Amino acid sequence: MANTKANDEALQQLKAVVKRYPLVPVHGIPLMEPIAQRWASVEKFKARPDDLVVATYPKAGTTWMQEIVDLILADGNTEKSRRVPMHVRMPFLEYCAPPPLSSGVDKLVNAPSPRLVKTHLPFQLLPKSFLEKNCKIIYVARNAKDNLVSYYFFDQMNLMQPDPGPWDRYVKKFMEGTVPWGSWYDHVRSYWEEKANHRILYVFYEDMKEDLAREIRRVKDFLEVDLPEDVVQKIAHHTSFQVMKDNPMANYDTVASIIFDRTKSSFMRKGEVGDWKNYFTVAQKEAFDADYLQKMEGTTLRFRDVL
Ligand code: PPS
Repeated sequence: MANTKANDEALQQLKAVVKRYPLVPVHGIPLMEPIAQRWASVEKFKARPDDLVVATYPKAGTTWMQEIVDLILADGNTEKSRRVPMHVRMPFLEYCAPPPLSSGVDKLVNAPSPRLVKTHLPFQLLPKSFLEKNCKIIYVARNAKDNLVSYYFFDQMNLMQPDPGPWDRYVKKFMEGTVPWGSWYDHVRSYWEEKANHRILYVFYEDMKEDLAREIRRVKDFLEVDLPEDVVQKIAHHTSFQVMKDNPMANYDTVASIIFDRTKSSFMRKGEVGDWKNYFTVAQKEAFDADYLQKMEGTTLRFRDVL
């Protein structure tokens, strides 16, 4: 009885803070209001040399890479990786919402080393301390159109992000960069250019789909972890779409349904390359491609399956 009352109170507290927060520019990048309000704590975050950062534009394969990294560092011990949800194992640096929800910085500050850090910040907003301490950064990039489709569905189901609105309008917002964390184009380009100057491993979602074991080997080499091939294969199995979809510690099933409305979409939605072909009209594709070529002019960064 007492337990039910406590649960009811917790739910009421949560309900009071769950809303679609507006975007507020932080150094020109639109971020949800609670993040902008506590920006100073992110900006002055003190990194440690053995912090490992997984950086992505939202919906590029963050959780997939987080699970891979966690398993590599646990020598493939799946029991260990199934101990707690991903957002506890690898806190989301800039994430912040009013209590009872907590902030990524609060979770990280007193966490033991080596800390694993998730971020969606574009390179120019990454706390400088990570670069001063020469921390390793793994960046995952996904082709723009699939990334957009995944984001569109996520913004429908995540009731704390701005409403995506109708599909046609959303495509334009993505192109303009008026979605949370800003321009996809600037994001993927910034880490691509900066990998020449910092310890950044750049990984493509499409490459992970093509040959997951190969990409796991790249990650473990970057992390300087020795793993026999059978453990690499075990990690590839454990991080396949279906196994992760069925793993509540990786699939965000632990997030309350008043935040993630699973009647709209599931977090592990499809996990495919080329799903955009099911949503873009011919006219939308043409406009998107023309704009894409302009925005990506002058970079050596190339995505497969995008045009
Ligand atoms: S978030 O909210 O930004 O952290 O989301 P993120 O994890 O970056 O992206 C979610 C999309 O990644 C897909 N995903 C996978 N695809 C293939 N294999 C595996 N194992 C995998 N794990 C996650 C997930 O399904 C989302 O993509 P869509 O296209 O929406 O299905």
